[in-house]
Amino acid sequence: MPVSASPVPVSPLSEAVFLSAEAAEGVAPRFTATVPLTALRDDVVTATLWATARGVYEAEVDGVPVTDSVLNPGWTSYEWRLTYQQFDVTDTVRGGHDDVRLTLILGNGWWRGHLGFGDADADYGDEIAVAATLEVVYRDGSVQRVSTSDAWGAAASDVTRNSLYRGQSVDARLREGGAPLAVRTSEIDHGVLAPQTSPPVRRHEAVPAQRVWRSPSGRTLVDFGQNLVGWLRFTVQGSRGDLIRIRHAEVLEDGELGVRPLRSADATDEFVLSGGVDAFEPTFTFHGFRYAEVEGWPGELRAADLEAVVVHSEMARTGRFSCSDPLVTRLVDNSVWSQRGNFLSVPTDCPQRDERLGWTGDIAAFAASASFSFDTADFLDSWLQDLRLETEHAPDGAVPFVVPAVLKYANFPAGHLSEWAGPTAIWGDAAVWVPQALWQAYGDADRLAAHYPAMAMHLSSIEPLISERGLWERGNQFGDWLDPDAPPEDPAAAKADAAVVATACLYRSASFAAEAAAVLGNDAEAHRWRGLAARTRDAFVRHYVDDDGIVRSDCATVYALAITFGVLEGDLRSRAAARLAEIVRESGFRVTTGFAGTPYVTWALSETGHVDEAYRLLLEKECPSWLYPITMGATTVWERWDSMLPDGSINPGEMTSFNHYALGAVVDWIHQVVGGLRPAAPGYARVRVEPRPGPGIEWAETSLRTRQGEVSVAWRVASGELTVEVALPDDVPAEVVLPDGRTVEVRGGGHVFTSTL
Ligand code: RAM
Repeated sequence: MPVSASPVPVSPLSEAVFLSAEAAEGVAPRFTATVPLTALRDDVVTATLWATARGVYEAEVDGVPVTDSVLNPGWTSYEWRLTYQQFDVTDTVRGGHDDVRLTLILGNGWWRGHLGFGDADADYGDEIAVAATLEVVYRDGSVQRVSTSDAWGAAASDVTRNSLYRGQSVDARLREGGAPLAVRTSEIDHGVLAPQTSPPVRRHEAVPAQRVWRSPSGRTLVDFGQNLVGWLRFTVQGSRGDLIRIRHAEVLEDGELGVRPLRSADATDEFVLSGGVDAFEPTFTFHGFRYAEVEGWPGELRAADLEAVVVHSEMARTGRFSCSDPLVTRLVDNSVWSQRGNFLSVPTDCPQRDERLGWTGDIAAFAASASFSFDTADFLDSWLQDLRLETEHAPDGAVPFVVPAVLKYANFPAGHLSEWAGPTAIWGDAAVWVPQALWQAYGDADRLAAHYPAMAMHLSSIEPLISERGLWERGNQFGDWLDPDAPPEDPAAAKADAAVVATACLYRSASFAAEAAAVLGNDAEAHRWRGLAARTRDAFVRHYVDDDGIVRSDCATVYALAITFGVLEGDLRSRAAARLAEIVRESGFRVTTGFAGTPYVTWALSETGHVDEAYRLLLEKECPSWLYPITMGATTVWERWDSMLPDGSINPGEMTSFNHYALGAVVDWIHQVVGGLRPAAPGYARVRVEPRPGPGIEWAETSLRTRQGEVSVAWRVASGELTVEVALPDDVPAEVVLPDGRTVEVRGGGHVFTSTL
């Protein structure tokens, strides 16, 4: 057992080795060591445990968990950045025994266990491992360090099967002692170790079961009333060896669990009873579910027997919104739930099927919305560190479709996504748009500087693809993904011309990169990107816009992007806006946009004098629309406009999630335009209050805990007059823009305004 008293080493884990066990893939090994303290417990000043894993681990000192965080070390781009955690265990060591007992339990996590979709089996490796160091500092200044080594023992824990997608099996009989396992050690690559900067993944509230009943086929079903991400927790007593099996699903179909959308993710947990009172909580997996099917429960299952534990990365809730239309309020709440479920270590597309990957395009669309509802600064910064690392190491120099880029290990059949490569609009633009959202929300110039290199890499990777005409019309594009008019089996078959979408996105990204370079004092780069932006805009206008202002492919998405990103100006902009408003009216206010256009279509309308159309689009309830899912009982944002069809059946497309935040990106517009609370300078150092009332909403209340303090805006329309109440932190300036044409400058405190409409 290496016990040293040398000065604090450079890496807190430099004396540790990785421990692995010879065990079947599903078994979670438990590693233990018992070490005598070198001085009296009463003399312990501090005791700290550092740990990391290739996999996920749980650590205990004297049988006490060292943390209430779960799924450590989380998911990062492990090849270049494996994070370690630090836990203060002073109280446990002081209050424990003269011999300290260290325990590490190791699960597969994101390292091993068939990540990716289909039969991808995108594993980082076939061996999982864990490492830790306990450091005890005594009153006399001496330091004792205990690290993982070949002196540690291992045995099977009570976890007999564990997979993020497929679920977990726990055999409580093994709590009496599992079979011993042979231990292997290996060196840690200290070059990739880094302290964790993403907030820890934690258990949040417990949601009680609302209803237990029998399905038409006689199965026992439970409804938690909310589509959420986490797992079930319960205590039970039954006959030794009896098995309880729990399956999870987001929706019901024909009165039974609708598991088809989960594809190969079984999301099935199993619990074998010891005969005594057993507490169960499967913490080496997670599920996206509202419903559970319980088989083998001893006796009659009652709602009070089970609770659902909500699990996600820790983030402070900063933004709130409510308004007179309860469906719109619910839409915003649904986006909050989808963010919670999909901000679990990395920002994912969905939390339930065999995917759960850091799809770049999804967060490119949703980052601004997310950074209002919650403080996402550390969470998204950590992910952007990985985006930069992955891009630096990508063979084609392009931002990968998913970060961490685990699909590079996938065994896809020929013709699949694997043959796709190269820079992609929206998805690759995450390198620019996510930092842009963070800059607007938090105004952190150091972070902007850290994110700048990936912006430059993204743009540099596109440059060779720009055609002689100055357009981004070469390479692969997802385009306006999930256009509601695309057939279920072909989500890329959009109305919007993919090159028009890509060229507009290039303009936006080059423009923001220029702004970022200027903020960072890099004039040469600012000049370079400004030039690229200007050339791109000229080419767009010349080749894609005709004399009547009609943009090629003439659908809502191309107008939304060209207007919101600032590609069109003056007369062309007004003509494009009039055409967009016409398309929106002609579509009967149903949504006609996919991933690309949806976040911007209401912006493009409201910023060009078409507020009424924007409101009608927002408030439409027929499918496809934002409110249609809510009329169908949705409690999270759906992947497809019609993930559930009006007859209650599940969309036949093989990609049908009920918890996908991307199409919820309209909430950024709801906060800023309906709510009227916008940043006038990065980080809300200056606030713009500009509520834009429209037909169908009589009042709205919006608040945001900014870096400067709490800002709130409440407005109400009565008798043709608007009343706006504004509250600002001390000394924070705001410009209040009223419908009667006045702009009033205020600073700090509470203010009330009335205006004609
Ligand atoms: C799907 C994902 C994601 C999207 C990609 C292109 O598999 O769920 O939402 O970004 O495809």
